[in-house]
Amino acid sequence: IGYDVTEDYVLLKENGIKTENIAYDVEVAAYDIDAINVRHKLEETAEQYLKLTLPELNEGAFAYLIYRLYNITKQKLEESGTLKLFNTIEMPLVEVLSEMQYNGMKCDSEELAKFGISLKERLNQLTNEIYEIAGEEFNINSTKQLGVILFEKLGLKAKKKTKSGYSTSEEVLNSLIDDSPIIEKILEYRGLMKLNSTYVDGLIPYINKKTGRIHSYFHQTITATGRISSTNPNLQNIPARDEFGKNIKKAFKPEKGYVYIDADYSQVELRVLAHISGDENMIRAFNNDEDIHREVASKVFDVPFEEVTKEQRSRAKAVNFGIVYGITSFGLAKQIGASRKQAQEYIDNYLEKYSGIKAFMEESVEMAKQNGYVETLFGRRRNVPELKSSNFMMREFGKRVAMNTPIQGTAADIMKIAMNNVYKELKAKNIDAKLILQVHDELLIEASEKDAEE
Ligand code: DCP
Ligand code: MN
Ligand code: MG
Repeated sequence: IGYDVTEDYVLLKENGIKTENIAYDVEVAAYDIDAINVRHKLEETAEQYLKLTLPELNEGAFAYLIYRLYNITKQKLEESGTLKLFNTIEMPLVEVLSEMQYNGMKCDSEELAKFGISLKERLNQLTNEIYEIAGEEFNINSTKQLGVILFEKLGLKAKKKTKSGYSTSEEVLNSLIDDSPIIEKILEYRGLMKLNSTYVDGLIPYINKKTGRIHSYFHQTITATGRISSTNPNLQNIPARDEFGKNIKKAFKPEKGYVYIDADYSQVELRVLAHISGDENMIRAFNNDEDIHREVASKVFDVPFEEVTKEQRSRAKAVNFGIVYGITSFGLAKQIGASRKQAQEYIDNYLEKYSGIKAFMEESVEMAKQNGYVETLFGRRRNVPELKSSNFMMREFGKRVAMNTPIQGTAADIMKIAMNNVYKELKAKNIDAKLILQVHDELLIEASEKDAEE
């Protein structure tokens, strides 16, 4: 029984000690009781549940607090009906996530550095081109100086002026894109700067000197929906699709003699939604092996079904999930670059075609108002106090939470079950392969070539 057992697990394993029989993690219990009020520190959790404040803690006191917290949180898990979720899904996952952190992901710093050099070359080139159009040298990273160049010297139309100067936000720049060739270059410049700071300069320090791998943290107690999150660094949002993203992914490669095996659930949240809502059309679509993302892409971007590109299909996801989770016509129009009227038509047609979904969403909000919480298929709960707020925006947020969490949270539960099972099976069959990354509905395994097939 512990608090944030993963920390101990990894530390012990680094010292050659394998932790067995992990029975109870108080921090995880607190998360399952109330995901939005987790304190993440033993002392603070003690204050929260035991109303105890201890001025100075020695190790004996830690053990005492953990034991008392174990008793009280267990009772609360029982009361909230989440003990089963905790015991069957969350607790087995503690070891899986600990192992993932311990395993890490191999990352080639030279490959990253090489990519950094090519980024810097392109940045230099852009800098010169920007100076040339501006007619002078200035600090492109200073929004103040950039504002003066764009809106005073080049005479572009300023949209917003704040206390600190002109706004040069991405939105403003995008709206000026046809007015001067400098805008496109500035946008590219900014994008590359960000890429460099996040994924080149940002990743290299995380590569462990001893292992040559990045040992990112996989947190089990952070998100409000039940999803896992990764930090230091976040390996769950490495851009995948564009050219630069591909370059970054090249730096991640398996150990010699090993290969990556990647599995990603197909249309996962839509399938969950079809099941939970019982919408007949959507269930039929899945029974017929249809690809709803592709169908929507074909409609929205007006291309034949067979000719939908990867990029279009990926953009259509935002449409699908946007609509089912309550996007406005305004928001959708912006996403897909259509008129508001057209966007409203898409939404109406969609919700008419899958009419069970709209009913389910309304019901979900109603239940949340009555109970004060929403639930996943596996009994994970999320309180939605926002629905009682006096603030309109907060209430609208609460509605979206009530629509989204049962679906996204159920998908998260399913993935956690899958991770536990994969972990168990790899061990039981003594397969030379390790789980190393989870990206919400995607699992990455590093497997020896000889065992890859199995
Ligand atoms: N997701 C989302 N909005 C997006 C993309 C994804 O809400 N723009 C959520 C819902 C997805 C889940 O993340 O179900 C997993 O993302 P994927 O990219 O794997 O999307 P799908 O599983 O739906 O589709 P695919 O069949 O391409 O895997
Ligand atoms: Mn998927
Ligand atoms: Mg995915």
